[in-house]
Order: sequence, then structure tokens, then C-alpha cells
Amino acid sequence: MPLCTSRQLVPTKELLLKALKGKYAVGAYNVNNMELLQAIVEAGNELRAPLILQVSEGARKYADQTYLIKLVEAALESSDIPIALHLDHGEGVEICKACIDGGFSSVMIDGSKHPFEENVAIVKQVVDYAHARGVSVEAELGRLAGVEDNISVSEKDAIFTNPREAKEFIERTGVDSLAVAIGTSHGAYKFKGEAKLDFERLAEIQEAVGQGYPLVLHGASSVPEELVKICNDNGAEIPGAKGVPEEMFSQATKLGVAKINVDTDLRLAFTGAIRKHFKENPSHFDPRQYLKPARAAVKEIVKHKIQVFGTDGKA
Ligand code: PH4
Ligand code: ZN
Repeated sequence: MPLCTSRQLVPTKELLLKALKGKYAVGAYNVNNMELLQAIVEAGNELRAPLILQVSEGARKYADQTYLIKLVEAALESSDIPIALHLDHGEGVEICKACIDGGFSSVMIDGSKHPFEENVAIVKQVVDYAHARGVSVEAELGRLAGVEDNISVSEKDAIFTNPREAKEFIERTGVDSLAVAIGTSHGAYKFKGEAKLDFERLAEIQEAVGQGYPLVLHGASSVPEELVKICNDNGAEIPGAKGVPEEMFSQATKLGVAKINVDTDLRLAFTGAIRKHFKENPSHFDPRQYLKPARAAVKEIVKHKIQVFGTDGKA
């Protein structure tokens, strides 16, 4: 069912294939409320960059899918850049079907916690349903985990995406994009020691699946020191947070990463701005007073992300 707007969402696959060709990545930003959505879309509009808006199961529980879809409809009406709407980490076949029926451009079926054969079977079911309705599918192989300095080769092999399995997985499921585990993890604490991603493995994955196949990086927030500092200077306790260094993304896009997920950095920007506002204005209690700087801070970080991930700027 298409969304109720005069302007429609674009197919996620189209955005990813274009990004692959242009050697940049499309940022996929998590949407949980109106201010986050407005900030993301304003950033994309200003830089003429395509966007993937993504909604997790947690977001659906928090805000209700109907509200989120209506907000996305409003965003489409107030912008003219290509926008896709994606289900992030769909846990099972039913939620994927609900989002496909609800008009999403793509869904992620996350069967990564299941053994390989089970993951193949679940993903294949979603792919069959989605493709019959013109919707594309992302899946995940391997487990997202931060890299500790002393992680052994066999530990890595057990957790990270196996290139040979990736090729077989794609061939057997027909899935349109694949999230790979190469050392990123969700949240603000990604690395105990030095930040490291397994680019050798990413190169092997790209060789196995082919240069025209879009890969996805989850857990890709950079956890900028200045955003953590704003939070901590204004009462937060987020010590020792560490994300993916920004200079790593150009290497990732050269090796087939066409979609980069960002949520934690938006949370840090939003929360930092609110904390700062309250510290400076203890008498304020009108939500518009503190949500306005929060929205502006998210817009700034999304604009920065777009510049870091690259764009053809022609959207
Ligand atoms: N995601 C975001 C997952 C958000 O349930 P929830 O709404 O908390 O789920 O898929 C990412 O990959 C974000 O990575 P990041 O933490 O590095 O930003
Ligand atoms: Zn994720």
C-alpha cells in the first residue's frame, strides 16, 4: 500500500546501487519522533542528498507505526530529495510483512542470531514476499561486536562475517543487501582499546559477492568527542565512549559499503543540546524551548555525516 502523499518514497535498492557506482554511502538515520525526522530531512534538503529513514521495532513500540508513517508522509510533502523508508532489525517474518504492506521501501530481516540454515530460510521467506511487492530486503550475517585488542583469529572467525558464507547466503536467498560484521557494534562503547575494523575481511567479502553488490554497516556511529563532552559537561555520565573513526568510512565505501547506519550520534546530539539548554535555562519547561536546539544539533550532525559519507549532491 503506497503512502498517502503526492510524492512517493524511492526504492532503497535504487539509492544503494547509485551510491555504489558513485563510491559514496547513503546514511540511514533512525527516526523515533518528529524532531529527529525534521532534523534529518532538513539536513538532506540543504545538501541535496538522498536519505534512508529507518524505523526499528523499538521505534514502532515507542511512537506507533501509524504516527511514524504519517510523519514520513509529511516529510515527503515538505522536501524534494529522494527518501526511502526502511525497517531496521526486523526480528521476524510477520513484522517485515506488516511493514511491506504498510508501504516501506525496504525491510531488514535480522536472522543473524539463528544458525546459517535457519537464517537462510527466514530471509528467503521475506525476500519472496517483498520482491513480489517491489520491496527490497536487507539481511545480516555474522554478529555485531566490538573488537577488543586481544581478540583471537578463531574468535573473530566465529563472530565476523565469513566471505564464502556471504556469497552462498546471497545466492540462496536473493537478498538485496547484506549487513556485515567486521568489528562495529551498536551504541556508544564500540571498542575497548584502539578502534579497529577488519578491512581485509571486508575486501574478501566484496570479492566474494561482487563489486556491484551493496553492503551495509550497522553500528557505525563515530561517537564524536565533542558531543560526548557536551553531554558530560552538562550532567551526563558517559565515560570512555568510543565510536568508528570518520576516516574509516572512505575505505569502507571503496569496499562496497553503500548504506551506513547512524543512531547513537543523533541521540548524543539531541540529548547534549537538551542537557545544555536545561543547565543554562533552569527555569524553562516549555518543550519547544529545549527541543528546538536539540533538533538543530541533530540537523548539524546529519549534515556532517552526509559530508563524511559522500554524496553526488544531485538529489
Ligand atoms: N542501528 C540502530 C538500532 C536502534 O531498538 P533501537 O531503536 O534502539 O535500535 O541499527 C544501528 O546500526 C545504529 O548504530 P549506532 O549505535 O552506531 O548508531
Ligand atoms: Zn543495527
